[in-house]
Amino acid sequence: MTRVRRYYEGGWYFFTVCTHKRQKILTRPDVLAALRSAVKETMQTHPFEIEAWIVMPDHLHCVLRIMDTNVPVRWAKIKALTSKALPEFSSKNYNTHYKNKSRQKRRLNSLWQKGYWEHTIRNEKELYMYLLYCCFNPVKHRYVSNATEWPYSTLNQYLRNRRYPADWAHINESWVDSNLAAYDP
Ligand code: NI
Repeated sequence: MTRVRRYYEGGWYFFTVCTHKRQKILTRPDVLAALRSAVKETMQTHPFEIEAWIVMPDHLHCVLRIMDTNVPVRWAKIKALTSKALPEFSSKNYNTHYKNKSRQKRRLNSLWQKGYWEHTIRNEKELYMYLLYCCFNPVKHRYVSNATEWPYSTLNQYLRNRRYPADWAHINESWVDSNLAAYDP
């Protein structure tokens, strides 16, 4: 099988970020657009590389390469910018439009769950495993039977520009069973 071959230097992290109360809203077109621009804007001031990014309706998984220690500022910024761009989650909007005291009690909904789950990837094998975990996630959560059918994923784009091995085009349950077993000596 083809492996992800990359000189391993570190700086790789796996993240899971969830929506508040696991609302299934992340794949809504306006939320996706807000998230996309929040990521772009954050990358300009706090650079990182995206090795995998998969959006599920109520959470996202990604593998990022970050070359400094200020990891939390990235998520603080991505989350804040996404919320700010969406009127129903924007606190700025709340202050402007809800000055009346009784209406102030109607708290604005939060978009994101507080915090996030982070794992530091320690070697090339782990990098491979977590990339695969991300790409396979839509199948794991039973949204699709083959991972390439899920549109909110780096899988198809990175297959096209050969950042992922060509056989990842066939990621489904049986493929994962046989290939991960083969990868694990
Ligand atoms: Ni998941």
